[in-house]
Amino acid sequence: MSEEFVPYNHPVKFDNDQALINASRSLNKTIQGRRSVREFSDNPIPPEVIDNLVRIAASAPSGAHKQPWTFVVVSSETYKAKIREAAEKEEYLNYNGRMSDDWLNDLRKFGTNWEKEFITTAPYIIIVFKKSYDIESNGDKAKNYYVNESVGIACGFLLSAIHQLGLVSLTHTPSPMNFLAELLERPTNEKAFLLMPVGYAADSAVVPSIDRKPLSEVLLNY
Ligand code: IYR
Repeated sequence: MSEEFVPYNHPVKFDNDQALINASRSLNKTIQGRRSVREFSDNPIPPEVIDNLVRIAASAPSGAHKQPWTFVVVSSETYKAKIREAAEKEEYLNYNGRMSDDWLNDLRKFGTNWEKEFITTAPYIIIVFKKSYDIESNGDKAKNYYVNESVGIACGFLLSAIHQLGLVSLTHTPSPMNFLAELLERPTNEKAFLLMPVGYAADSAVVPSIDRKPLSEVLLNY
């Protein structure tokens, strides 16, 4: 074998099934508490926390380990204001003609509208870019694989980590999203995938009263 392999030691954490069951129950309880939050406090978060969150997201598996992502962390008030203005411009058009009546109806229970205050209130926004291909140092294009799957998984890691730290986020997809690459002057191989504000929930934050599908609807045992 020409490539190098190293031993992988992932220590067994629980020495009996009951301990494993208990830990899985407890983790499920923690994760079930995650909600998409649209009302943020402007309380600051230490920058190292955001660095560590991005480290966690960027540890996700990816097609051929190409790691086809860039995480742009925005804390500058100027950039946040520009991004909010551009996002609201697109969302205004979405909510006033571009989204179908069915779509608007489906969104009614979430109380969303074109206004995106969280973009300027949250201390940080992370804009996740996907790299459809890489540009090598000599300018050549190099292929990436399963880019949407890879970047989606990285965003899942990020959401889960944010929640486990007692912080909140929201998967915002202002559409079309190309204004983000333009505003942030990203190279042509990067396309915005998701915009995630990160911060503490506002004391007054509310979330819609919705249920998750029961296991019987989402799990099939063969
Ligand atoms: N992008 C819009 C609309 C929107 C779409 C879906 I699907 C949602 O789950 C929530 C909102 C917005 O961010 O308001």
